[in-house]
Amino acid sequence: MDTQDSSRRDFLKKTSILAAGVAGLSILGQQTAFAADLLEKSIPGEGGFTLPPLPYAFDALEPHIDRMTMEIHHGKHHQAYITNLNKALAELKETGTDLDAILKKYAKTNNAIRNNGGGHYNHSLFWKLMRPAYDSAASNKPTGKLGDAITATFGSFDTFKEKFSAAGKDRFGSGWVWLLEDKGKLTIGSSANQDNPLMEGVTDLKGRPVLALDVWEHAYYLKYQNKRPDYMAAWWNVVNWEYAAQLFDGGK
Ligand code: MN3
Repeated sequence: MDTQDSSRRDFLKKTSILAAGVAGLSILGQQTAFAADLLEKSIPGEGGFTLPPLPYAFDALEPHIDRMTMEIHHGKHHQAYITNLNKALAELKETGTDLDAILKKYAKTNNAIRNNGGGHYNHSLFWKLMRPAYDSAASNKPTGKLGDAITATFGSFDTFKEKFSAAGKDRFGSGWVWLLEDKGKLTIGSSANQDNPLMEGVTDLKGRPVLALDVWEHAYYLKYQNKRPDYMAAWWNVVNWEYAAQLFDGGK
């Protein structure tokens, strides 16, 4: 058995208890729906959209991403985007429940929805694109069709990581870094604030998200302070490539 198999088995063993009842843990192959359906579109309850639970414990990404950062990021920042999104939708008397459609319809003309709807969408995606690190960081890389596409596009996985990290380093101020798929073609891009590729006419990004990395200071400041590159380097350990592969496969 190779290293990857054995660390994957360890990972499954460690997380099997956690995973019970967690529908979003894609590594167990529970979800095969089209990519858009993998996001809460996003389970609006009585009072509007609600905070999706993290698909792992707050300390599950330690030591790469610390517990307190996760608690504040999920419980305070993400919740605030949802609260303010619901407020903006109520003011518009908008009762639609499809977040993709809401972003398409309002992002260009309504800043509250652009910022808070984007914040809700981006963070819902971000939580699922992470999971506890394997024992060996070296084994955490994409395989299958996504792995092949990354190698074909960027030359190697390491070159891809360098380019993705450079895009994060070059993003001035707050924003996100993206790996996007468009008709089988992969591109790296970044956006300011909570803008994302679903917002028509707002960014020049093209394609569907395969990876999303939050480079706002609130995502890393408690542990990494001003060292965004250190946070990005650590993030590769907790990327959920199985979920990224589902997002990549979703459009085929
Ligand atoms: Mn954030």
